[in-house]
Amino acid sequence: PAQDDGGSVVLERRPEKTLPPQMYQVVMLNDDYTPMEFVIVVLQEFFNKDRETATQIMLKIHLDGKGICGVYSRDVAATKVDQVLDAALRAGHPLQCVSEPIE
Ligand code: NFA
Repeated sequence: PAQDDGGSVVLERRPEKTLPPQMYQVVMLNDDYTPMEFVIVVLQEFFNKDRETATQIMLKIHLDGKGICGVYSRDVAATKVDQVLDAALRAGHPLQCVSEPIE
């Protein structure tokens, strides 16, 4: 078996070559028809918000015209958008949301 020479070992960090992934915000848009309750449920179901936070985000969208539901990697953000649009279509509501790169 190899004998430990007792020497200290220094691990140097290689120069960073990979950048963190671009992140995307999912933005939900206000409309005149989607019920507030539906938006609150969507924010809870797909964006993991508690009811109080979901209500605050819904009201911000209602008052400002749009609001950020969350920030995710590109694929996750795209999936969230698909889930929202699918749920809205199925329920017969015109709710819209988009994903956009931040910075
Ligand atoms: N503006 C909608 C209403 O008054 C509520 C709503 C909020 C819709 C957020 C879409 C997004 N019923």
